[in-house]
Amino acid sequence: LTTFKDAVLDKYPKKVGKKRAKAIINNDPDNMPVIQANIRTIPGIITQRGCTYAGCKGVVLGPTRDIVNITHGPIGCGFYSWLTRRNQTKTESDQDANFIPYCFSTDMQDSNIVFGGEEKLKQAIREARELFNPKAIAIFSTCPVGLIGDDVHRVARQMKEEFNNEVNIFGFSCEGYRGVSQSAGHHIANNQLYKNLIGNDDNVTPKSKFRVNLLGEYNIGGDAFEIERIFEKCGVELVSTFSGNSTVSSFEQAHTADLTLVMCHRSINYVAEMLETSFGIPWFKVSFIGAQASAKAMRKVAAYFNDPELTERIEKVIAEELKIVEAARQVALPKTNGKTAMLFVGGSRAHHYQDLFEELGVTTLSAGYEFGHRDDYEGRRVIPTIQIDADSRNIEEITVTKDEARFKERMTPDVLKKMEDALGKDEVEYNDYNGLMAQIGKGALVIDDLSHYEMEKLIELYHPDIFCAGIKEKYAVQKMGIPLKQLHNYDSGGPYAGFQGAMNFYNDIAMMVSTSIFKEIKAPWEREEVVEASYVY
Ligand code: CFM
Ligand code: HCA
Repeated sequence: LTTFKDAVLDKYPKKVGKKRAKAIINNDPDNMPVIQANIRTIPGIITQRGCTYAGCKGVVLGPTRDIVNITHGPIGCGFYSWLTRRNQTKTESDQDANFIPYCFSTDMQDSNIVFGGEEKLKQAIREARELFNPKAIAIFSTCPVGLIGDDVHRVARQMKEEFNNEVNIFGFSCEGYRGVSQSAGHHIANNQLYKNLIGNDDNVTPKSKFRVNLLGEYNIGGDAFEIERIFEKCGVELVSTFSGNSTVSSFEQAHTADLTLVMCHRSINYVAEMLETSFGIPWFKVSFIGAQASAKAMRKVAAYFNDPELTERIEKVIAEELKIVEAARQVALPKTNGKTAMLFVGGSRAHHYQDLFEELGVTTLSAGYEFGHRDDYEGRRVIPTIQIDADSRNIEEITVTKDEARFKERMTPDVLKKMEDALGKDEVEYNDYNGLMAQIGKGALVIDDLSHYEMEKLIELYHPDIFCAGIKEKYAVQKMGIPLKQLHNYDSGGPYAGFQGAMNFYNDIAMMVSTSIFKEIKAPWEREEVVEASYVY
């Protein structure tokens, strides 16, 4: 740690170095240090982060197929968030709406910035209705919208009226600059989902006695399809997934489920809390990344419903699946065991992928999130101690109250006790999340909002066998001779979730840590002499 800190902090201006020092932690799971997180990136530093608009439009609403998602802004914002995230969807029939292949944008021009863009937005909404007749239309604000003061919420109300309330239309104040990262966009998205969609439809026909919501699973590379397969095999109904492979109707019925499972805590814990406050649906943290983690998640479902037949069926599925997975793991293990990794991804995957790497015998030397909060690192117990700053205050807080007519008390002390007896007290994670630092090894470097410079220094000093990050990091790292696995879009691979996904991951990582190709490749300036040149003013 000292070497790394010395190597990087000295190179920053003094004030910057002092600030960055608080985000670089020598991990100790038993005596957890405080980490600085969810604060502004210092201008001039190359960050991995994205914007609030990306977190709202691209991440949370992006995977829903039957909402027309209109980006109110310059075309680049709409284009960048158009399918780059690899969220997939499957309609139930050819008649069902699927707008995911379309990129809807008002394509704002200079004149709209000068004279206002609300009329153009209204025109876009009219056009969308005429062409697609969707159940719902969502409007996403980009930076210029906030700067010039277009009111997307007023436009939404006016257009709803114009269409006699036949289309659900709502807007998001998710201007890119509104928060310090994508994370603000998640919160804004969650609030609007709650206000405009959740609870709208009570007319459900249950397909099973065991009905659950899965929150924070976005069907990247088909992950949700694999999870759906497991649930179906176990006879458990997925009422809604937020928001992988989702529909308007699934959001509207989410309040009728009896249990909420939370995968990506960072992006959607707000909805989990709101569902519990309003409707009495308890939530538990789970992960379907990793074969053992998937088994553990399904065992939580079994322990919660506490039904002998369901438990038996889940155990049977786990045994059947793990048998095949274990065979695949044994094939990969000789190649992966003893290798080292670094992971710097988003707000949950740097943690979730620890399980898969453990299954492969790979040690994590260093890990961190781009935009996680302290609770994602240190666990939810630190939430009361997190200071609310001006940037957090900038995001709307909505007040959620008990829905007297539809609230159902489900989480009694008796249910919790039985779960603790079945799983062990620490394993239940009811309303709880233990965070990355509880799992990652002692002495591992935990770094929040890693800068490009720090990334290069990490690699130079510690030479990991594999580095996990995103597209902006990929080629820089590979040029340094280290293979990079994208854990956002899986480099066109995946799924990595569930049992099938674990096998895909074992196979891909075994291949990547066995190749020497990246060390063989030399940049032109390493191969031949460089012609010296000097600036002429
Ligand atoms: Fe949650 Fe995500 Fe992630 Fe995230 Fe993301 Fe993503 Fe991610 Mo990219 S919602 S925090 S804002 S798991 S898009 S599907 S891969 S950074 S770690
Ligand atoms: C986003 C989306 C992203 C980007 C991934 C990357 C994703 O943050 O807007 O940097 O490679 O998963 O697609 O996180």
